[in-house]
Amino acid sequence: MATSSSNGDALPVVDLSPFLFAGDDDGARDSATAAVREACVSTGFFRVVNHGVPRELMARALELSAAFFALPDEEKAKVRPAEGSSSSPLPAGYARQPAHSADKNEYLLLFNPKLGLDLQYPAEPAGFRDALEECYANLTGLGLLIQDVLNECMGLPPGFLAEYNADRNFDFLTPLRYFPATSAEETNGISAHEDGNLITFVLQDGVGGLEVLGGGGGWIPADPVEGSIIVNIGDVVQVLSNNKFKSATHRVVRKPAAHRHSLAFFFNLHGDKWIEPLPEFAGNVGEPPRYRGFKYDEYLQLRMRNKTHPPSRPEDAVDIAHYAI
Ligand SMILES: O=C(O)CCC(=O)C(=O)O
Repeated sequence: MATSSSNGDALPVVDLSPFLFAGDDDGARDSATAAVREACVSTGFFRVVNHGVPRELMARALELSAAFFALPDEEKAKVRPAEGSSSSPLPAGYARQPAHSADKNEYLLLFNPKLGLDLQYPAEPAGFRDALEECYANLTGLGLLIQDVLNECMGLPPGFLAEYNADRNFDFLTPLRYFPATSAEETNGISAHEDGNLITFVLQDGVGGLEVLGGGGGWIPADPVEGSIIVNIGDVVQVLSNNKFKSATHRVVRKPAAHRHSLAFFFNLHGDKWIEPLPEFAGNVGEPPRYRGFKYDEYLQLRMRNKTHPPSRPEDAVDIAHYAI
């Protein structure tokens, strides 16, 4: 059955099996779609189960990612982004947040190896690149599925989002490692933010610390539940829907005595796309547009600068309010 339920879980849980397995009835699909809609208009955050991504792959990718981050710094530095021009849309490779950043993590930013960009992939640990390629294939499939569900939730003509966002060259994957908290006050792993893209998937180890801002202003934990995937809606959907669907505000709080590992997949829009509120959510329904139009790559580059040149005060980071009317 497709349901949204609490199950003792603070996040809505959406069972995707009716979309993936033949023989399920339309009612189950409709209730899963309604659950996604409800999550998108309230927090922009939910958990999916029976999503088709093999558990074994999720566990293997996280383990290999942990093995990569445990390598000596000079090994990790071999895959720092190349200086100067590159064929990749963003500086791809290994990075560690500078000491003055409020965020305390290190990460890899990786584009699909199948794109043939001149990017370096970690040579170690053995099997890491294969696991990442498999994650790419599986999470792209999941992105296409959730995009179709969103299309339905937004009441758009069938296939509208699939056509608008048909190019997969800007999707990226980031394995992350958060350092253990150093004191009860020093716990920020990644500051409260929204993602710039359409849909993000997060796979995480058992440490915990990811939280989403609830409607009432409190932080809701997105605790690790084995085999599940966290989904959050990003700014592109918020702009297209003229604020009807929420780009999820989330953060990571570091735990003492343990590194946390996660893997975030950013299902993204091509940088050449123009983005503005759709008429279905603005002119056609007599609502003023809440954003001016912009070319997506401009926003992507501003967001990347938040990471490469982080402001000391997290509130100074550029976000979608930059385009708000
Ligand atoms: O590590 C996580 O759980 C979330 C990562 C995240 O929010 C991000 O990379 O934007």
